[in-house]
Amino acid sequence: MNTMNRSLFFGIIVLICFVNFSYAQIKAPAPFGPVPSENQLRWQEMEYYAFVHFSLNTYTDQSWGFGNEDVKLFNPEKADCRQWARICKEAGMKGIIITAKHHCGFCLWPSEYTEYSVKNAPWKNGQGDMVREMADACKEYGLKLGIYLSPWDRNHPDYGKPEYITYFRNQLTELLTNYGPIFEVWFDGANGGSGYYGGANETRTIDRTTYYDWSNTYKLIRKLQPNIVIWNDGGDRGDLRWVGTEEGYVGETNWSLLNATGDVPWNMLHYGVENGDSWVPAEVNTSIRPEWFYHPSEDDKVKTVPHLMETYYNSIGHNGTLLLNFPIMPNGLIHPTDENRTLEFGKAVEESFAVNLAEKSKAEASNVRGNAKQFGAAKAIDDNKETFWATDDNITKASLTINLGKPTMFNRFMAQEYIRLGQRVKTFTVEALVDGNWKEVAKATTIGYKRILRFPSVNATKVRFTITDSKSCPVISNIGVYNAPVFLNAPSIARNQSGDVTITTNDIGPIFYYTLDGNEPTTKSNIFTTPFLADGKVEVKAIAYDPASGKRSPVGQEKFDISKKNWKIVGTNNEKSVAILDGNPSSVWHQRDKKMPVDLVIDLGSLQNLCGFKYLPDQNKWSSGIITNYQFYVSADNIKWKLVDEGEFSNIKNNPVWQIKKFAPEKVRYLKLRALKNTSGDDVAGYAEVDVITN
Ligand code: FUL
Repeated sequence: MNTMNRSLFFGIIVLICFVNFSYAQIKAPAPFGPVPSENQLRWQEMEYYAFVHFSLNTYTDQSWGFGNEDVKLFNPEKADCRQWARICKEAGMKGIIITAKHHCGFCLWPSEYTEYSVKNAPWKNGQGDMVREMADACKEYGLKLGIYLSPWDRNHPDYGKPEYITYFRNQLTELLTNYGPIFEVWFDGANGGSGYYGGANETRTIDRTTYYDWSNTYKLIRKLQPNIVIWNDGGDRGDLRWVGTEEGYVGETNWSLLNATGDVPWNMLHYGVENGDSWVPAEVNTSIRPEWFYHPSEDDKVKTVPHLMETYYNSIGHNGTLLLNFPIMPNGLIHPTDENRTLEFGKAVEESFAVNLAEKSKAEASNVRGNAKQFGAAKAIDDNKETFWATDDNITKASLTINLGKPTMFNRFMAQEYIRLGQRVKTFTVEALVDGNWKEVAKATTIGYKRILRFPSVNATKVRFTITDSKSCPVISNIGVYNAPVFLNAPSIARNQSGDVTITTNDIGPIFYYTLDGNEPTTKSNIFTTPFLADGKVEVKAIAYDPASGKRSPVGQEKFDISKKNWKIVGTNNEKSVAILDGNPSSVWHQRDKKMPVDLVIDLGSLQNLCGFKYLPDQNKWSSGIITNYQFYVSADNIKWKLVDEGEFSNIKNNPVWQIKKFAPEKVRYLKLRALKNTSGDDVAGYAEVDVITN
């Protein structure tokens, strides 16, 4: 080699070393803190999937069966899991979790280990298997299958004894072996209490931290279904967490982290734990109706599209997944109203996020990891979840500016972290460049897998996303900017004790139109300006209308029963007691000075044909006085009382909705709601509202 060739040779070697060296320097950031497992990642990316609640409760109008309900009731003559799967698929959902066994113990599959199942029901002459039909339908529609198996079993004679755990595991084994891949298993937290228990009819308490021996059950589950995620609110930490409410929202701050041990109070469920040592992301479970099982009285209470959109933003938009429930009707189908709402909701989501305005623009970042293209700002707007914008390791504040090229209207901002490397961002802001000036349009805390922010529409040429604090250098896989259609909320309708009806909304400035004759309101109906008198039995329907956009809301509706004008609460001078009758769910009266059982006596002022009553508990689930067990008496003279109904308000703590109870008609003037027990185990009885049903 001559001198020149030699220097060229060494030059090339040096260059190769340099390139390699600098390339080697620009590695992706190291994972920070706990990271998701492959199963958790796959699950998180599903985002939206369904629950179906179907059991003997469907036939008894109950929320929780006692365990003694007759299996002969189960005869869904039109049962069609393909209908459920079709709706879920068309709505954009990715899977379905079926209540294979709810607390009553009735099994939707012909379990070998109990007689309390479809095999003794008239449906298909005992030859049916609803879990099989669900699995087949999911397969046909390309959906994943999940299983809800209630640990609490109010039918089984051994519940509370060690033998039951064997039974429970046998059932789990059947379900996790015979129906193909299962993406999620769901263990409800309701545990122990009164039940039929094979005829014992007693109360059985268990220690939820030890009774189920979850760690061994988990081993079995993971052996049978290695790709599964476990949801458990009953003891040991599973792969996913409940969010502490069934109303359909998780905290705005939502860390996908918890600690592996220790108590998990409400705030941890709801917000996660910033420095938690385990990855336990949030699943938001809620029903499309107030209750989980089908009740005909809720046919006009199906959530509206704006309500469901709100749920979407508060779940998927808050770094959670959305598990939306369909109560199956006694005939075995999803109600047409629920179907329509779900499909409209699916369309609304699609329309809202159809065009990502960031995608065709240019992005620039204040810092790019090692100045390397592979971690550049463009990677956050390339619609590829595997690439990301990352900064240098020492950076915890950084911004990324998107140039939209021309004034562009938008009202939504979406960000996603590359969670394989952990959840990092603590706070961020979004600014818009309007007429040459930066204007902050939104600010928020955590991001996680996905965060969506809403703000009034702006017409801007640039968007600046600034991470103002992060646990470690930010790693952002996707950013979206959208101009979503705005929906008007269905108005709320309330009536006070004097019979004055008020119509309200959270939206600013719409006109309300209403009807009192059951017809759908139009812009030709009565206009609501001030509260109006509509006493006695009446159905009020109302819409909100925005004259500027010509948009109208879905119909809000309320059915009111007899007038409460002359009602009196007997035996108290407490002024606060009127809260029970004021039509306002947020005002509450507590009786604190008595020992259980605590009576509430109401004088209706005149004889009425009563066939049911309604009780709305305190809407604050941590408040004392939420009644769980009751008796209901009626009287014509406040002397001779007749017991007409007794039982439990089953799921009242987690789902504090109106409790509606019916009984054979009685002509009476006085009613007595006797509280036998409450959720806090003390002597307080609290009431937000009490109402009657007359015929
Ligand atoms: C609750 C249960 O008690 C309800 O009945 C329902 O199944 C819901 C999904 O979970 O805790």
